[in-house]
Amino acid sequence: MHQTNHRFDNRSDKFISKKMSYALRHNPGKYGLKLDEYGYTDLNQFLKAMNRIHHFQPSLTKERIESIMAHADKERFKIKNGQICALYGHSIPGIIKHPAATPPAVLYHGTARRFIPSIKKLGLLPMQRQYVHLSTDVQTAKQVGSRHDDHPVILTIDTQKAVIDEIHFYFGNNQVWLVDELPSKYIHFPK
Ligand code: HQG
Repeated sequence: MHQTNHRFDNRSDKFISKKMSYALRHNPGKYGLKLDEYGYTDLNQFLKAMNRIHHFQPSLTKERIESIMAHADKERFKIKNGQICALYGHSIPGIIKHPAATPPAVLYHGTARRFIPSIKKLGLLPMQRQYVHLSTDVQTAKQVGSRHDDHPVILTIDTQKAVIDEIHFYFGNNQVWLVDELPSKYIHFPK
């Protein structure tokens, strides 16, 4: 129980970040944590639970998390008033609220070629997560899509038209916007 798992380095930023995402997006119960309606949980309890489950050496601290956040490729977490949350990506049952806001006129979604027929038919659906995730720029969308396909397809979203039709968008971070789902009439498919 007290031995570190040597198959991977549990001190690496990436390892710690993945465990943070798992706890704050997908399975807070495993860590004995509860998220409030906005996805926040007490930072000290979070640190204790993370150290109890993963035996980080040296112990995970607020300073280490701040350093991981400062050096990360994406803004995934937020610390505020002694609490921490994941800014997007949740899959837990109770829906996490995000601030509703006016999105940029155009957003992008990078996806796999094999998903296109289904997206044409059903629109963008949140699948395993609580929301559909959209990107503010093509570069970010490419990166998101390349997790699913070597040659991702970049969809262009007419958010202005969707907003007129009273579809609500939610702010995740400066690169990520969220929406409950998006019918295909708001989506431009390339070619
Ligand atoms: C697809 C990462 C078939 C959708 C990223 C996507 C992001 C459909 C996949 C964040 C569909 C779900 C989220 C339909 C949607 N039929 N497929 N009707 N509707 N899909 O991973 O957007 O690094 O849950 O196109 O950067 O790829 O973890 O969503 O391909 O910001 O911080 O179903 O996660 O951030 O895949 O990624 P995902 P996503 P982190």
